[in-house]
Amino acid sequence: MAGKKRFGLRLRELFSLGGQEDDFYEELEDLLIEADLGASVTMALVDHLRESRRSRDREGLVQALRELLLDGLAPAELNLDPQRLNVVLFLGVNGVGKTTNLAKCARWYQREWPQAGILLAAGDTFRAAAVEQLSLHAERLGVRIVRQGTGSDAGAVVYDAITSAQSRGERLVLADTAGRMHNRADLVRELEKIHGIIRKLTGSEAVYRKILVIDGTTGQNALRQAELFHEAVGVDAVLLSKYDSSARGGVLVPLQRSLGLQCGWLGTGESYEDLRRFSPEAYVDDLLAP
Ligand SMILES: Nc1nc2c(ncn2[C@@H]2O[C@H](COP(=O)(O)OP(=O)(O)O)[C@@H](O)[C@H]2O)c(=O)[nH]1
Ligand SMILES: [Mg+2]
Repeated sequence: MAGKKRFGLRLRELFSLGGQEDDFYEELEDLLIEADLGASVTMALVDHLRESRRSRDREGLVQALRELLLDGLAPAELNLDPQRLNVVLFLGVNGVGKTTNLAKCARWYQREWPQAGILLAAGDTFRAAAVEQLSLHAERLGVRIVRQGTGSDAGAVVYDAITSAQSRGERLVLADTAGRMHNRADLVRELEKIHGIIRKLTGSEAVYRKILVIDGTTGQNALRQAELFHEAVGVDAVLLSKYDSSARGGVLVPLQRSLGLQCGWLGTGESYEDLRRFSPEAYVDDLLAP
């Protein structure tokens, strides 16, 4: 959506126009939908603003919208425990940035937990070169990786990784997955299988979390993706990738309102340092900025 006028600017233009009330709310609805806020969130926001508009000026309306958008947003917490084994599974459709951001998380925890022992599990066995891509990250980062060849059983890779980390006393397993299978049913079946293996192996001894990676440039389709993964295995936190190249969409708002999913991090580039903790205030301010 590059080249398009920013949402915040169009919003202020709309707020400063005179015109008919009904036209105003219709255009506001269009604007909110285009900003990926989703139909139900848009309706709720417009209803709220409709009730409160009379007494407000332009910046007052932006401020009211800011408060409405912020309502309920909070940074996701994984509550990992450095005293125990933690298994973090990365989910998301093909190309969203799972592998890249998994590697950034490995770097993050190398710094946070220097003594932990971090292990990568090459659970994307579907796509050719996916194992190689993760192996390259492991080498660069200086962390261990458990891998098998393309086409092997992803569940077996994850099984090996967890049992290996348990026997070595490593505290963090970051497991990659394939975002694409021959069809949707295959993908869900594979994820359920991996999920079952992890649950069986970790029990109450370990912390098990699932991060859904959403591509910031995706727009409305992100909600459907999140529904798929959340229904299949449950999602604990969202990582919004490619925030650096996105049109600053509002997709995190419907993810929270409709599915109860909170974002924990923003991916802001392709290098290891390009991972930021999610701040609702900064995110909403950025969305509304003129
Ligand atoms: N600009 C930008 N590119 C990213 C980001 N995260 C991932 N990418 C790129 O997106 C592409 C797909 O990433 P990859 O991790 O292979 O996706 P996967 O298929 O989900 O594992 C690669 O070219 C990455 O470098 C990000 O936060 N910002
Ligand atoms: Mg990948």
